[in-house]
Amino acid sequence: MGNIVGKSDSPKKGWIVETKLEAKMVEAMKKRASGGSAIKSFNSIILKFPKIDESLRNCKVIFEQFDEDSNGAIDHAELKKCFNKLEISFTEEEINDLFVACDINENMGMKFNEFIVLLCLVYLLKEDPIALHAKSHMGMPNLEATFETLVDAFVFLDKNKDGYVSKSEMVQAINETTSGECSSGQIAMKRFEEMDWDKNGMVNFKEFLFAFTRWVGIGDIEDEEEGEANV
Ligand SMILES: [Ca+2]
Ligand SMILES: [Ca+2]
Ligand SMILES: [Ca+2]
Repeated sequence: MGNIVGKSDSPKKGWIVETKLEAKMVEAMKKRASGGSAIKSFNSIILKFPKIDESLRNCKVIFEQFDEDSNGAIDHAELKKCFNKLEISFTEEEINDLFVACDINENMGMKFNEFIVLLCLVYLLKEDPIALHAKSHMGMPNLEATFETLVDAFVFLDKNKDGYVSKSEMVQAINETTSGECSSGQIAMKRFEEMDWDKNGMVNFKEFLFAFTRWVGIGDIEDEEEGEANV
């Protein structure tokens, strides 16, 4: 009676998945935040951009390896194989949820930037006390070091450790290093608006990651390559 949670593919489906995954993400992030952040200033995050950029671009090899039909996207079956190979023991449902959450173009499969975001979320969610003792969780130590930097950057920005970065936290983070410059508040606002994809006034880790791939120019190289191929 009154149970409307059925099998129908209502438009809300994506939203429900999103919420469930978001809850897990926030929980994992809070746990991680209790360990503190090695990052002390927003500038030090910016200084890490080139290294992060390089490391993420190297991830293209992994992407191409799992894109078996080389159509420029990783579909659901390819992703499952990828998880098997990387020995990521996620349930079918968890893989589905991640796929839906990161496939921002909807049903087109994982593009390179979406794949990076997905892997980084896996990195965050997979962290458990037992795995911590292992040298590498996913068999990609360099990439995992980069993911750790990204998690660390988010923890630094999330001052009250609630798993979200608010506008005032962003302003605070930028003001800490660039005090005295009247433009710093505007920079903070601009950065924040770039990150807050759904414009709900809060930035979650997924939004942060997508913004990051754009900042280091990962989203752009896709477009350029496609453009050139069409000439
Ligand atoms: Ca493919
Ligand atoms: Ca916060
Ligand atoms: Ca948001």
